[in-house]
Amino acid sequence: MTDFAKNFIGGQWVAAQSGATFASINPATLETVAEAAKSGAEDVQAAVAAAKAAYPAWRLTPAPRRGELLFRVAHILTERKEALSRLMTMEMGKTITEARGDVQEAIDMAYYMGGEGRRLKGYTAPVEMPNKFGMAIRDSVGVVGLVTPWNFPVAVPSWKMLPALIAGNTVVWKPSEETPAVSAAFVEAFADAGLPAGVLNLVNGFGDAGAAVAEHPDVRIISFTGSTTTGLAVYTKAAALGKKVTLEMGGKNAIIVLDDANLDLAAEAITWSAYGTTGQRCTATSRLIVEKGVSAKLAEALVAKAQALRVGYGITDDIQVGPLVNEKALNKVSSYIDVAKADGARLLVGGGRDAAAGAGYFFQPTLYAGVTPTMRIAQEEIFGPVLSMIEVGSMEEAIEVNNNTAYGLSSSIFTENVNKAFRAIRDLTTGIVYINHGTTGAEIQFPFGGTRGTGNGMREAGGAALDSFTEWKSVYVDFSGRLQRAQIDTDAILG
Ligand code: UN1
Repeated sequence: MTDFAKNFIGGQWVAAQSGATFASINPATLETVAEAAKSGAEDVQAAVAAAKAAYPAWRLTPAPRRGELLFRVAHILTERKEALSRLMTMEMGKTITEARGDVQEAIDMAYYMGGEGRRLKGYTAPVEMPNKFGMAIRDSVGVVGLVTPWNFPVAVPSWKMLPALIAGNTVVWKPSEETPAVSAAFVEAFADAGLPAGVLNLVNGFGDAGAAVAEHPDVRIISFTGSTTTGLAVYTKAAALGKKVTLEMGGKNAIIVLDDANLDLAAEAITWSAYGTTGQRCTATSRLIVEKGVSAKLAEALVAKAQALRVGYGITDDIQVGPLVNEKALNKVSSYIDVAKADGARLLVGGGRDAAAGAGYFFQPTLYAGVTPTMRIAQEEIFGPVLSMIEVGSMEEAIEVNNNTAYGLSSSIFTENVNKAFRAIRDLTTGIVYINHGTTGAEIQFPFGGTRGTGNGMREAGGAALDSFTEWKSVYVDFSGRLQRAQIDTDAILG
């Protein structure tokens, strides 16, 4: 599947109906990794029709059987982990170590959701009348549309398709145009596990194909991860059609370092959160909020660490930072260097393209000091290895600065003081909070998502994911043998 990343529709690998293709380019070497099907609305139409046709039988397949299929997917992904990881590094540039972590998240999620096949818990509660029983059960919804980004090309889709499938829905997936081959290889694992035809459909292509998924009347739920601009456009279109939407969008995550922190630990965590995956995680750290007493020492440690990072083509284990995903990303990140200069931030290290690392879209790990909370580099999502250091006078001020952005995904605080740690847990207004750990590394068994502009109040992963892909059905069973009129009787009692 790696030479020509086709679509997978109704259990068949097919080219786009128009015959159109596009190339997937390795951002480190600029070589072509694969050709891919460039789908149009007609391909989306076929995929939705296949998903709709497969839904009645999949919905009635007992959930424990659906779970067994997901366990098989987990086994196959485990066997193919290295091959998938290598393909991922080639297609979108993250290092091989990071790619292995990406695939592992999908394996973990497949086991977790496979287990849900024997849970999918609803609940019972007492009812108001005698000889009557009440329960709330989770119901599948139908065809689910997934639109996903390139930065976690296996993990993020797995957070969506695995809960959607275990709940009894069928799926149409439009991955990023940056990662068609690894997407096809991921879907192949489901096909080889024996998933019935039409239950999971892949449509490769660009934004127009994603929009066609979001706008299709037979797609009842849309789950989107990606940029804020695209996410809000999807939300608006889907809302007009009355669809349920889950959004995961931008982040402007901060690590707070207090005067009493373990600075070695903090410096290590900041380095990996800011520069790991070349800063291209929603959860990456792009703001460092530090108490004045330790800022100079911390900055010195960070500069040394940034300079020591090995930037290059991440297909070998020794490379620590890969390239940015494409030229557009390189241009965007580079443009913030001018913005920072104009705003008066002080460049401590990095600050430009890393030509020494190769011909690809490499960028130097970059650190700015003297940043104020309202500067553009402290407010806008750059999505690259650029970290801004903001000095503050107290923990309270640090928390205020943290909370004062358009986004609210992840935050972290380094302190050895347990009272301060718990106050921070209470007052940091992000969806994910870390104590003495960087802002990345969320585990799949807990809800993932953010407040404010990061999302729309929904969460992925953990048990919360099921809320996105099921609807509640409340069931009342009256075994009294007579017509009990609960509401009327209650009103009568209340007078
Ligand atoms: C993302 O960047 O969209 O917590 C997902 C983390 C990873 C997932 C990031 N487990 O950094």
